[in-house]
Amino acid sequence: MTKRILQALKREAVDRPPFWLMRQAGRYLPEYREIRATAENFLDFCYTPEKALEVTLQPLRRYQMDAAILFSDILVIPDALGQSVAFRQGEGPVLEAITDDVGLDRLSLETFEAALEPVFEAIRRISAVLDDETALIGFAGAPWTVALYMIEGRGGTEGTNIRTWAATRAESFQRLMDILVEATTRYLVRQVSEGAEVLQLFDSWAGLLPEDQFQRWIIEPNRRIVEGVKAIHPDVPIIGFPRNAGVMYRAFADQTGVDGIGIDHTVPVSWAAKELQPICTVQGNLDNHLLLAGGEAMERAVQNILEVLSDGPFIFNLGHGVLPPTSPDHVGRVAEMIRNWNQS
Ligand code: 1CP
Repeated sequence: MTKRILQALKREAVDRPPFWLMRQAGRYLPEYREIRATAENFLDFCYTPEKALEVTLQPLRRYQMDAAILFSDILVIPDALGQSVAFRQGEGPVLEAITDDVGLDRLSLETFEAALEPVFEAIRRISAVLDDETALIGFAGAPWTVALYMIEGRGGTEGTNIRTWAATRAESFQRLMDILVEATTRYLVRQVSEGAEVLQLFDSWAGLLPEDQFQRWIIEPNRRIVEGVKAIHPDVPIIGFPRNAGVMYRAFADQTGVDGIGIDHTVPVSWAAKELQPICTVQGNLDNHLLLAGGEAMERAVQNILEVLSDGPFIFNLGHGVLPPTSPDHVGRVAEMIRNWNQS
């Protein structure tokens, strides 16, 4: 049996659409909350290979997704570059914000890969236990999105500081993007060497930018990373996720060299079928709030996505991550609908 996700990313026919869910491991699962309580610091948790292995496998035991996603976080990159990163209970990430070139001077690529060894060990362990139908997805944040946390110091903002810096001191901001392109490329190359079979680049804050800046700070860095990773691992499929990119999804799919494109729930599936599927495998896009709501509204939405997108190259997913208060039963119902999907 070959792996459906790999088939879909090669645009080959599949017996049913493959699926996995962003944030499929996490707080909505009681077994996650239990093991999460054994570590105080979230990054320590990510850097403990046996715990990362266990939480990576938890959703697969319940729902048999077609892929496991490495349990880690996009903020391991600033941490490995030497920026201070902490996760406070119920508050999300808190970083010591970078405000100028002096802050950039402190970032170091020298010990970067050594700091990430525990992640590579987790990949080896996950890869060793997955069955021959389940693919392992590695990932990283794309430069703009990681830079947002590095400059704002936390989530839940409108990105005022990063947008001002990028617009008014573009040369200095380009330095940060160059560091992140280099770090992310090396990190993803190593993930594949250790056993990741698919990569996803999360550009969760791509939707903040106007067209010319979208070209420079979203398309161009994603394109350089895809090129750099494929120079070493030409066959590894890469999924881009420029969340909330609107009509710019089309330019992203055309110009970055990605094999797959993750779409958020605001993208009409008929538009994605017409504009994106001819170029790229489309991944998405159930509204995570409909997954939270459950019931008929959720089922109608799942049905519609399957009807419109499963004629072309397609991977079922959400438009953004599973929300912590989601009932595990709703996820079970979606998994069942996809597994029983049959167009005849
Ligand atoms: O308290 C906890 O238990 C931690 C919650 C948590 C989890 C489960 C965080 C903190 N990160 C993660 C895991 C995670 N993060 C995964 C792993 C596996 C999976 O998908 O099952 C992945 C792929 C991420 C990626 C990630 N982290 C993104 C990109 C995707 C997205 O959601 O847009 C982003 C933006 C982050 C930053 C981050 N890490 C954690 C939180 C709460 C946040 C968001 C902060 C914010 O902007 O509010």
